[in-house]
Amino acid sequence: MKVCIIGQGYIGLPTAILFATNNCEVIGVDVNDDLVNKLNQGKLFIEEPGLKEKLNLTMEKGKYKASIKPKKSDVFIITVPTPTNTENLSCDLSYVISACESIIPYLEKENIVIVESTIAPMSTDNYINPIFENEGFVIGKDIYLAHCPERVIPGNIIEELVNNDRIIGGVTSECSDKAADVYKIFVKGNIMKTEAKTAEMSKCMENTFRDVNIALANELTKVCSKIGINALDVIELSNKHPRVNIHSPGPGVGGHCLALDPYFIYAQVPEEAKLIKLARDTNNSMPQFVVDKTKEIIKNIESPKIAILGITYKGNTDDTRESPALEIVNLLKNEDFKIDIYDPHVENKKYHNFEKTIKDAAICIVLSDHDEFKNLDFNLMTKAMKKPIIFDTKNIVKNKDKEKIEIINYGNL
Ligand code: SAJ
Repeated sequence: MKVCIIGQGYIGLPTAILFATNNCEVIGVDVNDDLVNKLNQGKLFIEEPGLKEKLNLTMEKGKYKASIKPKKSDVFIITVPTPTNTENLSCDLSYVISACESIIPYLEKENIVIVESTIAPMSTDNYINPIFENEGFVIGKDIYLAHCPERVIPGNIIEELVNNDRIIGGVTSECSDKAADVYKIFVKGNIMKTEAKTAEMSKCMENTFRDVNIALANELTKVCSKIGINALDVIELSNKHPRVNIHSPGPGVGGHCLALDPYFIYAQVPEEAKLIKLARDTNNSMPQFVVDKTKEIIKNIESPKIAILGITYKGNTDDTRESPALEIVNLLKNEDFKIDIYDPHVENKKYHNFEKTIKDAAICIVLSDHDEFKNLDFNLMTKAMKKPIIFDTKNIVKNKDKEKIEIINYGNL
């Protein structure tokens, strides 16, 4: 089977590689020619376990090639970003639309077109379908169109692409059947067929569920901090109840999914989606909460330097998209604090010097849950810092040498 995947980012590239390792002939298309050149040299631009080895293997076998142009194929899969539309906070479909338009010259009867990008409910029916119908294609007869949202977590993409259950939202039932056959090539999880609009809403709702639950955990932290209760103990104890799963509080919610997708629902029905919006507002308020608490902690220290540990939105990845850590850095800078940043996972080498970052710092704020931060060198920190205080917003630092260093987290704020 020939597969053409438009968009070679976090989802498109691993998906392309999985089709290629399963004997498909794959073209990975991207508008960024620098990225295309690098991929064709076997170079990766994202940190993702197992991906590089698989890319190199498929290239050796001649099953994968990157290109700036699509090619005639049996299947076209669209995995381009859907940024937020600044006007109404819903999704900006312009990349999806231009990706659909870019494949039209290569489309032939019996081809299957699948949109994986996260899109607002009703986008397929209202915007994507007409692109092909206006070209004279009858959907479900000439070509088959489906929305099959990805559901994988960065850091474990390959494993989840293969093993997670998959929602297949066809425009017609024939479209669902055809798209399901495509995913059966490498998916070991269940393949669940439904309508396109149900698939769209399910995807948005999965991320909204998580966002709302994280907001509840963040609110609990604020409440407990105000009245002097250990929020982390409350969470641990409550979660022993068989039907309770309070999520983890943190410095805010980042990434390109949880922080954006809930707005795709809210934008359409603001009167009905009040809880969804409130959860977004609560999570958006966390960077300021971290800044306020930091100021309280260091209020008696003269001209304090602040060391930031981690700027990615997620541990053990290099992904800084919508990262609350970046907002915290900006808020602190706006208040004229001297800031130094350490993050061994991001590419920029200026963030790779731990000793320099903590030297003379009045506080280290842990903002990403990288493994490196689980066992920090307390001896070094005690010697190098002006005042050895760690503010651990991710509850990740192990408190073993507690007497040497003061560790503040969301339990003892
Ligand atoms: N976070 C918390 N507390 C928690 C869990 C997460 O504060 O208890 C924060 C994280 O620190 C991070 C943000 O939420 O800043 C989002 O991280 P995440 O690990 O929960 O999720 P994403 O955005 O990396 O990936 C999500 C996943 N969706 C769900 O778990 C429902 C993934 O399966 C989706 O494929 C992905 O969104 C997507 O592309 O939509």
